Amino acid sequence: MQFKFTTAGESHGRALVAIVEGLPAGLEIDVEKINLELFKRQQGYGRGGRQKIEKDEVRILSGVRHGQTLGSPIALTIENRDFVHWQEIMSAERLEIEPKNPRIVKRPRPGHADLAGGQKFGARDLRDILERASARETAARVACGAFAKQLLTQFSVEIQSHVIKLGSVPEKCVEKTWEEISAIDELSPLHCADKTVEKQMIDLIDKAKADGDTLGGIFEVVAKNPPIGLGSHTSWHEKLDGRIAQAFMSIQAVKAVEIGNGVENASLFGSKVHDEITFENNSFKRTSNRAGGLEGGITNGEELRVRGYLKPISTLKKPLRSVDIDTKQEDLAAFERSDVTAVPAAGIIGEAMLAIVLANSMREKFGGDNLIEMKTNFENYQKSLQNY
Ligand code: EPS
Repeated sequence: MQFKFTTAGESHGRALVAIVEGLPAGLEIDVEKINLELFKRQQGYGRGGRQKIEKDEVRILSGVRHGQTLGSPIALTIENRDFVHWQEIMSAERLEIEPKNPRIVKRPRPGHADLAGGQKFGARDLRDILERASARETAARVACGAFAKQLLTQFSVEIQSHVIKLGSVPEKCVEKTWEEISAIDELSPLHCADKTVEKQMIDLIDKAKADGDTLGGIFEVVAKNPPIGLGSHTSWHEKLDGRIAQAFMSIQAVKAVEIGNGVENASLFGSKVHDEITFENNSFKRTSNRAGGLEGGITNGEELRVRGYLKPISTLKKPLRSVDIDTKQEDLAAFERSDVTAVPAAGIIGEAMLAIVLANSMREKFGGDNLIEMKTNFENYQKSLQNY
């Protein structure tokens, strides 16, 4: 059994839609919790005007009855409120009369999918590419991830994220415990656990905004209490770190992924890196967690820690040089209303993607058509671990 999802929808189209498959029957679904995740994804200092228009809310169309999953595919939608301003431009029907302002895009933005996508799909209006490349799509992913999170909660696995670097601030990433991350206020501007650093990050965002520029950064996602033994060393495609990396790299603007202290570890001696093993109270323990909870592509029971590195957003108010795809004349890249940075939002998306990867591994390992069956399989496995 696999946990799978597909999304569809353009940024300024009518709605985002998604289909989620592979949840067991009998799982309680709290719609408010899904909407809370959607709300969190819309927060963060440095977001643009679009988030004042949208108020993301999920509508479940199938697969859930009287608050419980049926085991059948779950279809969901999230409305794009901005669509009312784009009805003609994004119309699915052929237009008889050209809109007054068709907002055709001819000058690709360096760093965006515009040019490579236009060349690949033969698009003469780069809007055909950017509408789907837009990170608006991640609202649908976060809704799917919220279903995955509700499954994981049944097995005491919880996930949260925080911003550990924004642009060049601070020089060395913020490092915080699970409890410190939990203490961050939901409405804090950047979801950074260090308030002094957060203030410096805000100043940097203000500077970038004033300069018509953008910023990237690093977020960290932490999963508490993952069961031992998700993923496998036996084949490349079974390795959980590989799956997590793929899931994170698929998030718009993520250009690198780090598990645990992977980057720093590469420049240290082995004796300073590997987490030593002890045995206390009838269970194996680690003296540290530099591996970020994964060894051999298998969860070892420690907290999973995954970092996503975001490049700066590629829509610049003060645009970079580009070329008009029709005239082939050099010109400045197109500018569309955009965000200055979206690192806190990316953290929430990272949580969703990690939840999806873990939910999938849990479904593979523990199977079951309904939640009770899945829990029984899980508990039997826990007993076998105690006897190891
Ligand atoms: C995006 C550009 C902006 C962002 C958008 C992603 O949208 P707009 O062009 O409508 O101002 O706000 O993100 C979202 C709409 C969202 O909900 O995250 C882009 O080009 O990727």
